[in-house]
Amino acid sequence: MSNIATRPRARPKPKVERPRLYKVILVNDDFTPRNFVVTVLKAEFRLGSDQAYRVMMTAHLKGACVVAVFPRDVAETKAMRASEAGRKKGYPLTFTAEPEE
Ligand code: TYC
Repeated sequence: MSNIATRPRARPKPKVERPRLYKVILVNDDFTPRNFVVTVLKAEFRLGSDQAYRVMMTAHLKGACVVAVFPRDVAETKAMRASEAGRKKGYPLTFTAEPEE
């Protein structure tokens, strides 16, 4: 019997794990107008009007709200772009990205 055919693999196949998803979080502030927050949520995250309003109000009332989850690079890019949209208008609007548990 062939030794080559039966010996264990020299390098066992690594276990494949699903890449972690990242949450994009909308953070409340006292200055950004509500309707502007809704506009950004619709434009950057493709939320419908009702969902965008609910997310904005949850952040407004509770301090923060999860907008959506994405692979890391997508979450970080979207959080940056959405925060930038506020900064361009002089608002402190902040989105962050953090890993899911
Ligand atoms: N708190 C803001 C206001 O009263 C509205 C707002 C909501 C701002 C959510 C940021 O993430 C936010 N105009």
